[in-house]
Amino acid sequence: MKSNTFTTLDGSGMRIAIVAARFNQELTDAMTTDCVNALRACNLDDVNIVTVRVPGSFELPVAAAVLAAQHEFDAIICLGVLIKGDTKHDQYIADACANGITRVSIDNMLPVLFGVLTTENREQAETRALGEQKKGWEAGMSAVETVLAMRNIEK
Ligand code: RBF
Repeated sequence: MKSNTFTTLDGSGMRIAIVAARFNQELTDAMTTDCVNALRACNLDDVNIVTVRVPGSFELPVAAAVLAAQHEFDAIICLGVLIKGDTKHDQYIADACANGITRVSIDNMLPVLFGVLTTENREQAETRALGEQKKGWEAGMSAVETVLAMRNIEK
């Protein structure tokens, strides 16, 4: 029986791009480092891990679209931290970001990971980016798992 549950995540030979927002940089830097380390733990070579920075989460989809158009990557990981403020800006950016990332992913039939935190406050963001949750690491692992799952369902 064909199964898509992997006991180990072997990303040998994969090439993966990370696009990370600079906004809330202390947190996105940590997520980027954790993400790179997760990919290394899955046997990716450093030469096959490409990191691109953009100003904020709103710019993640367009950067992912440009990278997808290069047809060089098995997956693209988008990382950002959106923290709620006094206005609705976070909702507009989060909606545009999630919809844009989904579009790039489906249009290119390529895993484009949503490693974007959308939190009520800085404390929640710190717990997820820096604390035990380590969402950057999780995004890296999820990227490799999704690439393997896609290969598994290909004819
Ligand atoms: N980008 C983020 O990644 N996280 C944020 O929390 C965030 N907050 C913003 C708040 C306001 C009021 C504005 C105008 C922008 C914010 N951005 C944030 C930046 C946004 O993603 C984008 O880089 C800029 O709007 C330029 O297109």
